[in-house]
Amino acid sequence: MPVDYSGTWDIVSNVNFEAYMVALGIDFATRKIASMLKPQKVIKQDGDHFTIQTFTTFRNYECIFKIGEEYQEVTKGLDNRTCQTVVNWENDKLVCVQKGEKKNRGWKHWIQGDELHLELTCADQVCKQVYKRTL
Ligand code: VL7
Repeated sequence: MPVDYSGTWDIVSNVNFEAYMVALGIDFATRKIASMLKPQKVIKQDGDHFTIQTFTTFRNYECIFKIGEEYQEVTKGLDNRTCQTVVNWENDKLVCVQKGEKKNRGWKHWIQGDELHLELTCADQVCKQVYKRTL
C-alpha cells in the first residue's frame, strides 16, 4: 500500500521559521504575525493528485498539483512570487522544487509514525515543521 497523506494535521513544532521567512524577504511586521500562527494542513490525495491547504487565522494558502507535472505556482499571500513548481515522489517522500527568483527553494513532506513532517527550504535556510493528526 502506498503512503496516504490525506487528512487534517495540526502543527506541533516549527523550527527556524523566522530565518526561512527572512530568506523569502518577508517584512518584519508580517514575520511577527506569522511567527505566532499555528497552521493546520488539510491534505487530499487521490493517487498522484494532491490538494494541500494550509489554514491560519491570518492567511490561508492552497496548492493543487499532480506528481511529475510542472506548473506555475504563485505564492499569493506568502512572498507573492511566481515559481515553476514540480513535485515528485522519492520513495514515500513528496519532494517539491520551486524554480524561480529564489535559489534552492522547495519543500519535502514525509510521514513518520503518526506525524507529518515538512521541511521548507529557501537559499541556505531550512525550516522544519511537524504536524499531528487532529483528534
Ligand atoms: C506555506 C509561509 C512565510 C509569508 C503569512 C503566513 C501564512 C500559512 O508552501 C507551503 O506548504 C507546502 C507544503 O505543505 C504546500 O503549499 C508553506 C507556508 C509558508 C512562508 C511567508 C508569511 C505570511 C502562513 C498560510
